Amino acid sequence: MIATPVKIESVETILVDVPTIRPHRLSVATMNCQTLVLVRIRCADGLVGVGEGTTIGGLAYGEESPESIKVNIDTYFAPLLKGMDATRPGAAMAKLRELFQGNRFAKSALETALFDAQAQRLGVPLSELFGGRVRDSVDVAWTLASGDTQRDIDEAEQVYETKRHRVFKLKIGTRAVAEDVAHVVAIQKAVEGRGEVRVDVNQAWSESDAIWAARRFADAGVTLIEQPIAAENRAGLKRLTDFALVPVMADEALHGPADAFAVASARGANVFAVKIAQSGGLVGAAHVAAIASAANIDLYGGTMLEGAVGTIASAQLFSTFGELKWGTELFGPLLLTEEILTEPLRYENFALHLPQGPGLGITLDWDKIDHLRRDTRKGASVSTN
Ligand code: MUC
Ligand code: MG
Repeated sequence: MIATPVKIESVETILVDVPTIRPHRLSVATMNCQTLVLVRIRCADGLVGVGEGTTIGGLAYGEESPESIKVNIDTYFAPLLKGMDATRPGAAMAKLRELFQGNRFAKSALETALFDAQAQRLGVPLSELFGGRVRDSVDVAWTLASGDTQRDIDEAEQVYETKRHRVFKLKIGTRAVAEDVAHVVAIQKAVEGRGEVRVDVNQAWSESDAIWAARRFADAGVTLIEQPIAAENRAGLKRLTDFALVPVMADEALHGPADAFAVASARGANVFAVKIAQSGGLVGAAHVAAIASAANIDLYGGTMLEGAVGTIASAQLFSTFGELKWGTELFGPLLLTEEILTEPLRYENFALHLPQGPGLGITLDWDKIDHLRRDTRKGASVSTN
C-alpha cells in the first residue's frame, strides 16, 4: 500500500565546531577542529530525520565548505523541500538534483535526513531501505596523522591494545617522499605481525614519486596506496594500478557514479573508497559500489571525517554491501573531543557495531548540540583549522 503523503514542515541546518583530540595532518590541511554540518528535518507526522554534510579542512578537500553547505541548504534546498512529501525521499531528491547543480555534500545531508525519517516511519533500520544488512558490524581502520613517527607508533599501540583498531592508514604527502617512506616503514616495522599498514597521500605526489615509493612500500609490506596522485590524472592512476606492486585505491577521483563508471571502465584502480558525501548521498554511494562490484573492483567504506550522524549513516549503507574486503575507516567520532549522542556509537573488537533501532538508530543530545553550535557560542570563529 502506498503511504499517505506527509508534509515536510521544516529543514534546519546547524554548524557544530568540535575540537579534534590531536592535530590531524593531511597533505591538504591540518585539522584542530572539525565542523559538523547537521541537518534536522521535521515532518508533519511528528517524525524528525537527521543528516550530516561534513567536509574536511574548510575548502581544502572538496568544493563545498561547511558554510556553503549551510547557506545553500538554507537559501535554496530548504524552501523547495518544505511542503514536499516526506514519504517519498526519492522523488524529493530527484527534484533537488533537477533544479540544483553540484552540492553533493549538501544533498547527501538532506537525503540522509529524509531516509532517516522514512525508515523510522516504516519502523526499520535505514539499512533495510538499501537491501538489508549483510553484516551487523563493519571493521574500522584508524588514521595515524599526528605528523610525528613516534607519536603515531604510540597511538597505534594504544588503539591496538584496547582492541579498537588493527588497520592503520598513514597520512603522508607533506614531507619529501623519502622522508614519508622512512616514516611509513618505521611504523610498519613497529606494528609488524599485529597491525596492517596502508597509506593515503591525498593527491600530493607526482607519478614518478609514486612509482619510486611503491617499490619501497611493496618491500615493506604496505597493503594499499590511496589516491597518491592528482584526482584528474586518471590515466596515471591506471598506470600505477597496472604497475601492480601495491594495490591502488581511488578516493578523490570518485565524485559519484559517473566518475566511478569512468574509472571502472578503464580498470583504473583496484579499490574504491565509497563515501556518501562524495557520492552526493546514500543512493549515489550505493551506485558507486554497484559499479565497482560489476567491474571486480574491491570496496572500502570511506569517511569525510564525519561525526556520529554521517558515520552511522555510512555504516548503515556499508552494512548492505555484498563484499567489503577492505573494511571501513568510520572512526570520525573517535577523533572528536565531544560526544553528541545520548549513547555513543559502539566501537568494539576492531569494529563499529550497528544499532538495531529504526532509522539511523541513534539519539542526538540536542542540549549538548545547542551548547556547541556555532551561532550560539560566544566568540566562535569560522576557521576549522
Ligand atoms: C581521506 O582522504 O580519505 C579519511 C580518513 C582521514 O583521516 O581523512 C579522510 C579523508
Ligand atoms: Mg583518502
